[in-house]
Amino acid sequence: TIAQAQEIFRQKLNPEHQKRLAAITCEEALLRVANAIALCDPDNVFIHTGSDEDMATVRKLSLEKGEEKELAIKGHTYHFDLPEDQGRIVAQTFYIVNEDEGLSSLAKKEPRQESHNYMKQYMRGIMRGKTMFVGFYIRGPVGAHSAIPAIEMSSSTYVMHSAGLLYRNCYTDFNKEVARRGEFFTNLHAEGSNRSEDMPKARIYMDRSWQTTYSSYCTYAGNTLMMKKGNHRFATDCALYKFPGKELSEHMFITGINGPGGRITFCAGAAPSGCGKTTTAMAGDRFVGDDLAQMWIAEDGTLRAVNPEVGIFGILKDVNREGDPYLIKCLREEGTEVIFSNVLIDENKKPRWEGDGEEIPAWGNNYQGQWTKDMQDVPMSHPNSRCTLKAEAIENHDKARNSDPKGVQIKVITYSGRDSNTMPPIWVARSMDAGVAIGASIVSKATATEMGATGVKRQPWANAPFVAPPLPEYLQAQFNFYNSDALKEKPVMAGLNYFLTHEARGGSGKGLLGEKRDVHVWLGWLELYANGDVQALETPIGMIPKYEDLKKLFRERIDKEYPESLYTMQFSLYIDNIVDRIDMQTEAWKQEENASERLFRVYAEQKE
Ligand code: SAT
Ligand code: MN
Repeated sequence: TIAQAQEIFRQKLNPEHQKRLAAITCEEALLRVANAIALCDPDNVFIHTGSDEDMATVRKLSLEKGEEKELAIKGHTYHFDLPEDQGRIVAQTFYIVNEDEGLSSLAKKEPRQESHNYMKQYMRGIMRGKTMFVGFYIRGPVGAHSAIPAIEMSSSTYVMHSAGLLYRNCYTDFNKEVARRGEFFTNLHAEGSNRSEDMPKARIYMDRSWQTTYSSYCTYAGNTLMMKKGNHRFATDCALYKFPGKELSEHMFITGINGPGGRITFCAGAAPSGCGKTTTAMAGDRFVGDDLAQMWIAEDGTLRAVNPEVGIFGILKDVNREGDPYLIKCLREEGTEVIFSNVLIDENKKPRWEGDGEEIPAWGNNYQGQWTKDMQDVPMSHPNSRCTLKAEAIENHDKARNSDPKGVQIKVITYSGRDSNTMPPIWVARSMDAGVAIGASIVSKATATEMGATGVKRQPWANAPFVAPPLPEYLQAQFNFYNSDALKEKPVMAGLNYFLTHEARGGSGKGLLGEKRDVHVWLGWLELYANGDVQALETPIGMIPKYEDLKKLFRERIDKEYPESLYTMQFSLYIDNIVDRIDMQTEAWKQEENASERLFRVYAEQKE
């Protein structure tokens, strides 16, 4: 009861923090905080107001506790996660389910009772001797149609510091925003009381009924800072069940592309983690977000989107001056607060990662201990090493638009994966159904963002790991959304592929066909196409760009020659590969119960 909750607060919070918590009037929120305190039994509770002072305190405590350490550049710190916690731990991430709950074939589940037993055994008293931090955030600008408030409770200062960089604080607006939206998400995280050998394995639970996540014995932000992907999973549920056909919660960047005459066209694009999403986002002229998009159909018939985040939890591998000029500036110069994780720290206290474009250091320390240059088979940093910083630090970030509750109008949707041999760099769907099919057909090589993942996997909409309902339901929701009569301005829907290789296309070079910065051209072309300024060639898989237009754009946008022979290699359609791919997708979707006939119709047409 609320009286019991108040008693718990009196015991655990000092008067100043009791006063802070008194500003929260939402009873349900107070009950959840009290429950978390009762379960974890921290010595103290720190109510985070989001003030600059609180932000600085958390950062300072993190350095004192040693969860983070200072680097040579002022404002830069680093953090190491445990070796087994360097990416999302899919094998130990469960939905807590009730008996009759239908779930995606990709989701792992555990019955409610078993999950509760685990929590009683391992999370009870897990914060003894520690402080629990409680922060109030919102996934989107305050007042935005799709913005959902959330509470993060954690004993980790690294996690709270990251939350402060990644999310909009909502302490002062929390009551109002919960009332507006009618719901909020809760996240409870405990990093464990020690890091000894016998420490239990990390566990991550999602309770859809209570929209609450629990994570323990881990710190990797994707596992713990559950507003990242845990809350994205809940947001996907909300979009599907509360606003069917009107909302989608996507694993997409949002970026604006300059067109002629001052025109700006916004694009949202999906890609599995580790496939160039952040690079593409920042290659736009007005970068809004790099990971997630809450989309809805507005009253005026436009497709709108907001970014639930205000920060970046970006992959460092291959980030260098060439491909990511804005990001590297923040990472190599003073002036931006950055947390580096799972990088190598060299003798000058400089963070280093694979593909940073600098000379390989002789030695350094990483999450596994000391590393030296002659350990040839061991990468110096983890392939999923990350940087956490505010998006506003990036030179082309459009802060005004990322703060606008009306969001931006999306005119272009892209889908991409890691496909070495089949699809061309860019192709546009001829219909909304074909666009949905592009999303449903993303494939990707496994990346380091998922612990233990290998091989080529299907990655529908790059969102399947975060979709709780059975995938056919999600597929249907996609068809409903894009075909909706309410959606008057239909977006251009396209596929993008940066990972074609010379080898697969009979080229004489090695590695990838094209360079990272070519993305400026693909985006530039989509901008023109979406506004009717260029025509395209019709093919069985959709529309592809004409050579002349690309040639011009290569010159204009990145000052590069674009030989016709390269165009031919990139855009020739390898029919056998495409037919194999269609067969593979058709087969895979047929395994799902109730998969939509609409999808099979698109595949059949293309195959014809
Ligand atoms: O590991 S997370 O999925 O949370 C981060 C990311 O890949 O976007
Ligand atoms: Mn992501």
